[in-house]
Order: sequence, then C-alpha cells, then structure tokens
Amino acid sequence: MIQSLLPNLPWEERPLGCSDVVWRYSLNPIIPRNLIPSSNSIFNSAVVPFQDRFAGVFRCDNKKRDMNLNRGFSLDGIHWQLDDQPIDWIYTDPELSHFQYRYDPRVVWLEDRYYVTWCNGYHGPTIGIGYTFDFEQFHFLENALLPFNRNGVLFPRRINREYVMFSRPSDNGHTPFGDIYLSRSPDLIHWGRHRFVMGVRGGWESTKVGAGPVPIETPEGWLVFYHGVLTSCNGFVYSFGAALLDLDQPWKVIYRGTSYLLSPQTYYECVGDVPNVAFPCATLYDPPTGRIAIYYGCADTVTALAFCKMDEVLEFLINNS
Ligand code: BMA
Repeated sequence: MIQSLLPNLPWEERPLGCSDVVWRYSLNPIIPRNLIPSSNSIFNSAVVPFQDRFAGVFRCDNKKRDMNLNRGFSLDGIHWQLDDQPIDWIYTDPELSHFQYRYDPRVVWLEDRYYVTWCNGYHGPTIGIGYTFDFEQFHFLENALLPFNRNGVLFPRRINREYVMFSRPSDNGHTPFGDIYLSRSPDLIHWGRHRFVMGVRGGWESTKVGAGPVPIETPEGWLVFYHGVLTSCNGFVYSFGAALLDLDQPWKVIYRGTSYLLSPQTYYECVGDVPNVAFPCATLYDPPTGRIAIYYGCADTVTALAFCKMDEVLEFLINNS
C-alpha cells in the first residue's frame, strides 16, 4: 500500500525536558465538550485526511445522553467544525435503521472510499460498518458481527485478498474482560476465520484490551496503538500502548510494549463524565518525517491530541517488549 504524504498534519515538537515517547499537545483539549449546541460531550472520535483538509466522524453524546456520530471538517486538524445533528445514514434495509446507540467510531480509507466502523446498538453492542465517498452521503452496511462486541477496527488494505478487522467480544454492560481478536472477510459483509491477537496482561492492561486507531503499515509490521484497562479500587483506568504485528499474519505479535505510552494524568483526562480515560481512535501519519498525531478521547468528555515519532515508537517496542 502506498501511504500518502501528510506534511500538513497537526504537530508540535516534544517539550523541553520531556523524555516520553508520546507527548501531549500543549493546547489540549482540542475539542471541548460543548463545541456544538446539542452536545454533552465529544470524545473517542476518528479523523482522516480528506481532499486538502481533514474530515472526521465524532462521538457526540447529546443532552438527552443519546450516543451518536456527527460529521466534522478541519483545515488544520486542530480546529474543527462539527454538524450539530448526527449523520443521517442511508439504509437498504429499514430493519437496520432502528436507532439504539452509536459510539467510538473509526474511519479508514480503503481502496476507493472511506469506511466507518463503530459500536452499534443492535439488541446490544456490536460492530456497525458504513461508508462514504464524500462525507456528504453515508451508507449503512450490515452489522459485521453478532452482539456483544466492540472496538471494530478495519485494516487499511486487504491482506492475502481478505479484508481484516479487529474486534473485542464483550458483554452487554461495562465489560470486566476483553481480548483483541481479528476476523476476515471476502466482502466486508461475511466475517469469519477468526484469530486471537492479544489478551490481557498485568498492570495497566490487566482487565481488558481493545484495538484503537487503524493500524499503520511499516516495512517491519503493522503498528497498532491499543487501549488497556486496569481496575482500581475507584473503577476502570484506560491507558494506551503499542504493539507491532506481522504484515501477512497480523494475529502474530512481533513486539508489545510492556509499559503504557500515555495514561490519564492531566486534569482533562482525569476529570469528566467518566474519570481516568485516555482512549485513542485515530492517527495521522507522515511517512517521510515519521511524525504521528494521535487523537484520543479524554474522560469520556473531550477530545485531545498527542504526538510521537515512528522510529522512536519502534525503538521503544524493540527495547521494552
Ligand atoms: C468503554 C467504551 C468507551 C468509553 C470507555 C470508558 O467501554 O464505552 O466509549 O470511553 O468505556 O467509559
């Protein structure tokens, strides 16, 4: 796959005195909870390069506390304009149009269009898939899997002729377990040939793990950022880390970082509707310079940006796996 250049991605150099592999944007959060009149909170959201600017699908919980997906555009990836109303999907089967909830979107450019995956309420959480060519019309496909499942993330190209998607089988509540699996499909409708990718370990990822942004292809393997959850005496703590997966058999883990790369430590990550959550759903990547911008939801309330460099993340994984 040819990864397109992205010289205009949002970027800020690592602050003086900071030695972390991932560092935060100094003007975080970039999207406040009340950016649009209808919203209670705007977080766990996905962005992509689109024409000469950026587009995205945003998790907007409204003031009735419906969880839904809104469209947005930005010239610089930092200042966003979001629709006040959710995306109005086009359905081929009215059965699919009964709204329960939609949250935690991911967006990927795949072959000829942008696909959106999200946690879709259909008698419980499962993986919804839709697509758009232009961020004007959005088409709703069949749910990928049966309930209960979350964190559906598509790979940006087929691998050995098959589409590949991560997911995280779960339950109907605030699931106290969870490992990352992948499934394969010839047509983005029928999914099977499931494989276990990685499960919980100790510490920051002792309760559950789930896929984050769309995997980034490198010559060494697929770089994935993923969230890991620890259960403290005060509830869940969501951090994120990284792993490198085999290019042809992406259920094979080459490296997996032992420490988190970012955990909730700032005020906006620790205080909000759900405290102590850093939840990445998208990256922007510029291959020639190795710069990566990570979009992540904070405390289920606002959206923030963090940065890192490809060579430093790979070096971290090699030395801390
Ligand atoms: C998960 C999802 C995320 C959320 C997180 C913390 O199960 O619902 O959307 O950020 O819990 O509340």
